[in-house]
Amino acid sequence: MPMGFPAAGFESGLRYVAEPGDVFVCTYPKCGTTWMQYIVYLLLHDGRPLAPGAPLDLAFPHLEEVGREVVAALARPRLIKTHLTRALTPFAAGARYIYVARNPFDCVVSFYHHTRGFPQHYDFANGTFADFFECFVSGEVDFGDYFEHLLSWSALVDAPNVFFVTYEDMQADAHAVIVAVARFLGEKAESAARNEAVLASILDAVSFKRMAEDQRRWSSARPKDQPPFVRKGAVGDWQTSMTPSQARRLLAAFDERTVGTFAAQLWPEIIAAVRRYSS
Ligand code: PPS
Repeated sequence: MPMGFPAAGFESGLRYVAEPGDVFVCTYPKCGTTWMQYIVYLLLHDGRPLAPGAPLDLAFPHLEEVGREVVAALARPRLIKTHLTRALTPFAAGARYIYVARNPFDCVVSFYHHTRGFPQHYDFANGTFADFFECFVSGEVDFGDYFEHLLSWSALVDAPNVFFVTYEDMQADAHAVIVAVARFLGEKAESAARNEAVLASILDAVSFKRMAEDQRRWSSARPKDQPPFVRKGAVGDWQTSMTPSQARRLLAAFDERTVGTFAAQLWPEIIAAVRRYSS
């Protein structure tokens, strides 16, 4: 857990009892959580944006940060963010779970910038990518091992109350993902997505450009010399930070950990590019 998160929030959050109607956005850190949260928020609020500067996490809190009392006090449907593995996440058949996966190569780069940029959570302001990479491959980062998390949720890809999508799918066709999420969320969201003007306004509000304009909605302040929270929003950024040897090691971990699972097939083009780069 990040240092700035109270242990009591974590302990209490684990004891939250999920209810029918709850909507969880479940991710490993830096995999598109905030982007998906805002899509869900807008679909369930007729596309009406948050007021400028109004923080998203009041309406859509992070379960293991704030604890169960804060979540239980939310208006229904409760909108809940979590970075917990499936085994730790409060689960109910009538609750909905949206899982966003991101390829580990871009995830580690994004996570590195995140970790440097929150001195209140990490003693890592001067850390190097090489240092962070070692922490990441050994699972010694917030919320533990990337692969354990991914595999815990990808095992549920066919569950009726789980919607599994990738950050890369969202980048490739945000429109299609928003419509599919609306279908998953049910009538209120579907009717918002059926209205062309509302759908267009949601697409605009969740574009990288718009979300980058209002950083305080998504995150506490970061030091001036660090990139903002909504940072680059790219697929393939890994090549700018990772040496061929690092890429080879993370690829070996990907191959070993995902073999024979649904997750092994998730990013064929990226995996092929990493193989070329690292060979
Ligand atoms: S956190 O801290 O775990 O909740 O972070 P999370 O929101 O999961 O991930 C942050 C990354 O998502 C990118 N992002 C976006 N990409 C494209 N479009 C939109 N609208 C968008 N909003 C956030 C954000 O820039 C982080 O990725 P990187 O690679 O660092 O840019």
